[in-house]
Amino acid sequence: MPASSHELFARAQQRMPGGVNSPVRAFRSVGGEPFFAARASGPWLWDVEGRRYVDYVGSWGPMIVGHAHPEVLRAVRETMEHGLSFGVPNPLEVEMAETLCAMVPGLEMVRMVNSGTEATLSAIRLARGATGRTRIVKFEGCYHGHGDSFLVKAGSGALTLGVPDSPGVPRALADLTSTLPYNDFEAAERLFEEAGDEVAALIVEPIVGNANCILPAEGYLQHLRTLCDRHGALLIFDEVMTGFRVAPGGAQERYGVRADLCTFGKIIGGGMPVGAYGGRAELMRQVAPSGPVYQAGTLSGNPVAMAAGLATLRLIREPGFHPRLEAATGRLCDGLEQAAREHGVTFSTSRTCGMFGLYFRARPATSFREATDIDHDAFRRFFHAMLERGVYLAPSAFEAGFVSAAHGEEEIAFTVEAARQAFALLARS
Ligand code: KE4
Repeated sequence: MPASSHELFARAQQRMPGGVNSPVRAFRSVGGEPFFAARASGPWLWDVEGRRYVDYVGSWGPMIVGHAHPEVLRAVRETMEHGLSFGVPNPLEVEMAETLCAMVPGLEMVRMVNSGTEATLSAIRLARGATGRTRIVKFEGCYHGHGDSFLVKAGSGALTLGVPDSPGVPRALADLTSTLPYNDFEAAERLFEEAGDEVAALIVEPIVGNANCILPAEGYLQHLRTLCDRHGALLIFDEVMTGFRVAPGGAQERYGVRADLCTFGKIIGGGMPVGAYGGRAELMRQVAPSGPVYQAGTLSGNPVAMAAGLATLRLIREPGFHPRLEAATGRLCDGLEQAAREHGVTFSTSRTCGMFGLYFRARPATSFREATDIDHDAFRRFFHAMLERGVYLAPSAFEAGFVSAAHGEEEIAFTVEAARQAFALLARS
């Protein structure tokens, strides 16, 4: 008899912190215990008990073409037959670098790494090395991986001096990170007036996907671009989540704003551990071994991971891929909002291409503060009611949801019907 999720979770908690290898998987935000995945295909995920779910987490973004896509699996199988890792350059790394630079506006050179975290911490090291400055500006609610300079919350003081957001982050380092409210034009203006000449880089999720899903206000990204230009700071778009999802060229293409550096992850690995950072050649040439800014990685550019990522990128470049994905995302969100209205539940959604946010408040959030101003209990009850009806949503009110090319009319209708029943439950209690 295979072990149940409950038995696996009990064993896991003996040997792994919280029983998981990444905190959000532990369901702490929604309560209960996580299920353990047995397999996945297309939009579907099965747990070890054999229950099937329509999956709107998609491994937190990588599975944009659906789970276990035959062309991705074939590319992995063919590549792994020739060896798993060489530690010397391989042709697929070159093809990946050329593909990323062909797809992303303004991307002239790129370095492969093994996670989004590696990409962002390397990008800010490069920004500090290239500018000779030390201050980093980030935004409340934006998550850029677990690098020390990012685990910082808004502190006191005019410079919004950072306060460590985790034990183990040295205060001296946190002090070098300023945290601003997202979508607040004046706050950014004030900080740059006071300390613009200290700022090495401003790093932002162009669409915030780590505090639910918050879209940039009209002109906001351009405003950040203007401030960085005025004060000689670098603009870093963290596109680990938005890259290749919200448009073939990511948010830079969608919003027509050029960043100096961009970070990527998730989709470019197709489910395998891959990250990347890149930008103008004159910046990237400062990275070792062509320049003095050091960064390295044993498995960077791993051929099997490159094969999975390249197969995924080939699929998303098929004509009409993103318009179809955006239309499906809109149909899902419209259906959920209609289901909530039928039962008088206060609910709204934010949506873009392939990404969405669910809000138990009258309107989607435009700021981190608004994203925290929700009916948390309603979200928790909705999450479990949907899970019981075979729909797996992100197990936190502070995460975005993801639609893949594999989510068709059947899966969206199934999801909306489950939501009708879940909203009816919420309305009765
Ligand atoms: P990783 O180190 O987890 O590959 O990437 C970090 C990262 C960087 N930048 C952005 C915009 C990100 O969304 C992420 C990681 N995203 C989370 C989901 N909110 C990953 C899920 C998890 O932490 O398990």
